[in-house]
Amino acid sequence: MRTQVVIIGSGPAGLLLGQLLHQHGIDNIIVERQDRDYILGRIRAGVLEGGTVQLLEQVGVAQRLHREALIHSGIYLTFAGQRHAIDFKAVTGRTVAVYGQTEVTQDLMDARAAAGLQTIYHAKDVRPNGINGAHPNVSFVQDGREVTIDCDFIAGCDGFHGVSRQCIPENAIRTFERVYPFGWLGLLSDTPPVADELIYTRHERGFALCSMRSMTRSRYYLQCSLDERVEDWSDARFWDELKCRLDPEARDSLVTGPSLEKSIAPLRSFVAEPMRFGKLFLAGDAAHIVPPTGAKGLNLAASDVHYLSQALREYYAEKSSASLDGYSQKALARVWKAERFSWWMTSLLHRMSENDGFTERLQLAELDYLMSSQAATCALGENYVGLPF
Ligand code: RFL
Ligand code: PHB
Repeated sequence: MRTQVVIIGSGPAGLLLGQLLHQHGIDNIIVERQDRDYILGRIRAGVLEGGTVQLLEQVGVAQRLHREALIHSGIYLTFAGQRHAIDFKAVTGRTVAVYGQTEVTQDLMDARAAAGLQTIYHAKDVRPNGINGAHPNVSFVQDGREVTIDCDFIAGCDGFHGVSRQCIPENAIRTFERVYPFGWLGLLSDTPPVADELIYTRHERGFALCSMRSMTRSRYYLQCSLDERVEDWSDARFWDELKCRLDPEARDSLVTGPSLEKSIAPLRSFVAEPMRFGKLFLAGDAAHIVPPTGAKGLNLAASDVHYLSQALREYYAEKSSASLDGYSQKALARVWKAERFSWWMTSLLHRMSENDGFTERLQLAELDYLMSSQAATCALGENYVGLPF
C-alpha cells in the first residue's frame, strides 16, 4: 500500500488533518488502534474557539454544529461565595461555541466516510519507520497480518500516550512538564444546565466547573485529590460536594439526576520540542498537553493541523519545503501561549495545597483585580476566545 501522508490516530487532530489534506487533493490514510465506538465514547472537550469552528466550516462539517452548538459570549467566575459575569463579547467582539468533542469527532468521521477516505481501525503494534530517511512507512498488524503503508510523510496525531513521539530519538527531542497535585472528577447527566454560561468556581474545598453539552445535558467537574477513586463517588456524593462549592443562586437552581458517565482525569502541562523529526510531524496531544481549565486542548490540535496542512499543501503544490521546515516553530509559538493561559487559569482557581494562606490571598486579589480592570478582563477574554492563527 502507498499514500502521500499516513496519519496515526483518529482523534480530532487526525480526523481534521485528514479532511484538510483531502481538500487540498493530498491522499491520506488514518491508522487507529481503537475502534470507532471507543473513540466516540470518550467524553472530553466542550468549548470550541471561533478559529476551530472556521476550520470545521472550511472542510464542510459545520452544518450540525451551526444547528446545535450553543453560542456563549462569556463565563461566570465565582469566588468568595459570589458569582461575577465576564462578557468576552463586549471586550473582544468574539464568542465561543459549546459543542462536544464527541460531536466534532462524529461529524468528521461521517465526512471522512462520505468522501470514501480510508481509516484502518483496530491496528495493533503501529510503528512509524524510516522517519529520518527518504522512504518512511508505517507498519502495523491487522487481523494477524503485518501491513506496511509507504508514504512521503507521517503525521503523529496519536495523543499523549501514542507511539509517534516515543519513536523520536531521545537526543532529538526536549520535553517540558508540570504535573499538578490534583485531578478533575467529571460527571455527565441528562439535566438542564444550571446557568446560561459556564461557571468557573474557586472555593476553599477546591475548584468546580459547571459546563454543558446542550439545553438538556450538563457536564460538571470537581477538583479532587489524585488518590480519589471514581467508585467512591456515588452520584449523591458528587451532587452534595458540588452544591457545597457553588454560589447560592446556582445551588438553588441546580437540577441533579443520574450520571451517564463519571471519570477522573489528572491535570498536566507538557510540551515536546521540536514538533518534527525528519518525515514525522507531531500534532495535538501527541506534542503537548494542557490542563483543561482554559478549554484549550482540542483547539490547539485544530491550530496545529491547520499549520501542518498548509505546509503540506505548499510542499505538494509549490514544491517548497519552507513551511514544513517552519511548522514546529510556528505551532509552538501558539502552543506556549495556550500553555501559559491554561497554567494561569489553573493556578488562579484551584486549591493548591493545605494551609497555603499566601497563595489563597494572591488568588483572591487577582480575581478581584480581574473584575475591576477592563484590561485584565480583556486579557482573559482574548485568550479564552482564542488567539488568532
Ligand atoms: P486524542 O483525542 O487523544 O486522539 C488520539 C488518537 O490516537 C489513537 N492512538 C493510536 N493510534 C494508533 N496507534 C497508536 N499507538 C495509538 N495511540 C493512540 C487514540 O486511540 C486516539 O483515538 O488526541 P488529539 O486528536 O490530539 O485531540 C486532543 C483532544 O482530545 C484533547 O486535547 C482535548 O480533549 C482536551 N480537552 C479539552 N480541550 C478543549 O479544547 N476544550 C475543552 O473544553 C476540553 N476539555 C479536555 C477537556 C480533556 C479532558 N480530559 C479527559 C483529558 C476536558 C477533559 C476532562
Ligand atoms: C467541558 O465542557 O468539558 C469543559 C468546558 C470548559 C473547560 C473544560 C471542560 O474549561
